[in-house]
Amino acid sequence: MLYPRENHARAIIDLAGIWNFKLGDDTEPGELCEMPGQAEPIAVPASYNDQKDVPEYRNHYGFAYYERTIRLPRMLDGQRLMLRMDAVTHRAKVYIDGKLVTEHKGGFLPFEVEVTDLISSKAEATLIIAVDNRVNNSTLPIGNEDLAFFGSDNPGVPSVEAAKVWRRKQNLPGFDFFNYAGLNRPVRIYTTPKSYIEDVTIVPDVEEAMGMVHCEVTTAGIASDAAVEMEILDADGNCVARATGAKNTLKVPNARLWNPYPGEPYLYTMRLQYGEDVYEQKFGIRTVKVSGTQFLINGKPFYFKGFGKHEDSAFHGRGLDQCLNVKDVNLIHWLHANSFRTSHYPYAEEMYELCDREGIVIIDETPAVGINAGGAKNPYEYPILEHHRQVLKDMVDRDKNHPSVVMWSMGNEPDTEHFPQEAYDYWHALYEYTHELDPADRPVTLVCCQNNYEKDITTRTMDVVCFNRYYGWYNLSGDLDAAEYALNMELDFWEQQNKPVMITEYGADAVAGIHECVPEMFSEEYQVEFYKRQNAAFDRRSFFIGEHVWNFADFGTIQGVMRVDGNKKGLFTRERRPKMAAHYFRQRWGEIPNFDYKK
Ligand code: BDP
Repeated sequence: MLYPRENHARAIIDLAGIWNFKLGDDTEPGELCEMPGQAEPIAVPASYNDQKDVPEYRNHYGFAYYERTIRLPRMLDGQRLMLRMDAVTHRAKVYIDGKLVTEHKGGFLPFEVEVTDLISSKAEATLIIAVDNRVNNSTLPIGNEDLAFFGSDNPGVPSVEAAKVWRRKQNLPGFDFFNYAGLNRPVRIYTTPKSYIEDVTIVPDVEEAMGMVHCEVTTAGIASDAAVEMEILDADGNCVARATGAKNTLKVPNARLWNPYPGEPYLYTMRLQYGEDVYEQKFGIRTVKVSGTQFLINGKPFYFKGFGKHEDSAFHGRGLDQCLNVKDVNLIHWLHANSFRTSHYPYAEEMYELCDREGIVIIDETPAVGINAGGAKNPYEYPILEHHRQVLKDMVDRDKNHPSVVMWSMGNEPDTEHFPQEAYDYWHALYEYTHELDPADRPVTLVCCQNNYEKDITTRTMDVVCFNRYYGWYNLSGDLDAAEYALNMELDFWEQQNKPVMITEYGADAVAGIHECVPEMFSEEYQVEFYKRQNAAFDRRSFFIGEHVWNFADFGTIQGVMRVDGNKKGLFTRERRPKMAAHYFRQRWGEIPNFDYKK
């Protein structure tokens, strides 16, 4: 799906601002809808949870209603009008003047609906978006349905069955990040001419010094004889290649490649014209390939230095915060990092554009987290496959043109140990599907859970072995000697698989300000020591192609005995103050080049 852009053929009306808001309950709104009672103000885009300090906002369960008036200028008459919602978490029902016009499941990818006939003839219309924040065994991410956490044999504590009646209804996330919900990303109306460019797919390749840019455009709307015109502009706006027709391979002599920073992340622009419509898509010329135990970008072995992140901040929750994104990108440069994973869901499109421009490499992940019941049951019996396929398709459709995206992660920490064959069947079908979906055929992976890696028959078959490990934290807690021993043993196992291997999570909680001479858990010194010991094991191994620490910054989670004011594994605090570990990695990564680190 194309990102909305304004130009002399297209306009955007951004519906950011203060909307009317009202919490509902778990009653499903029908074909008709009106605001359920006295509304309160709410900022859009942002999560609603932290905008008012009452438990009802923070811990809501079910629907919440957003409302505002849309006013359209007459100058847009004759245009096609699209209402686009970039992310409504987790499920949306959209009403115009009280009538249902579309619905959508999944909280991290965009959807849109044509509204030309619904609002263009009127001066104004009322938009209501009903947002459902419930997670369960059929959503991604997964929510726990059985209240198993709460049942017990203790007197006074209700059994699981009694708890179902007695406890208030609540979300029980099967994931370790706060279940922020609402209109988390922009809601916009954009226009196109009635015959319009629907999609563009750009697949770059390089032959000798020649950029070979395969470009395919789909058009739609009122039938037109107009031909698609393609032009590639360099960064100074000069046309370097042009072609006519909906599908072409354009040649760019002496192509300047997109390279991760501090290399040059050179961007070209594909300028498309179709009748009255115009669309411009930036892209980079670069190649990505797995070969033996190496991950090649532009033919050179790349070493991933970075982290898993979250979209998470005070007040905004998971809401798009452009200022924070710019700050984070600059902190990524400050650390001499070169990459991150969009743990555990696709991020806002604006972040990918920043990373294209700033030369930061992305592993793009779906919200498939929590497909794991710790062996208590077979999670592959959850009704999620169809939704998972849809999410993969929508993510690849949305992000396929970004040079920053170099690999797809189908999901995080599924059960691959207790139900090894079921896991293999489930993930392998998706692995093949993802390869089919991506016209550029990027590498595909899943991120493996801390488990018995000998029983897991899935991870070893991915294009890159990605694993999350917490030796010295969740197991072998506090014992860094034992942690190092276990990690080395495991790395010896992975070496036999003859694949590129990287760690996608490792880390220790550190509460900023806790210092100790003898490093113990939760101190900043322990976090540094933990990383130093484990990094030494990575440095010794040539098949090991990257280290992604957990996490870039501290982040909000559900409350519980494992969390003191959220997850504290960040290199930075939630306010982006560096811990000692940030300084340690800044030094380390400053000495590790992007390419040819492991000769
Ligand atoms: C991993 C999860 C991640 C958690 C992390 C932790 O992938 O989402 O936040 O553990 O516990 O298992 O810190």
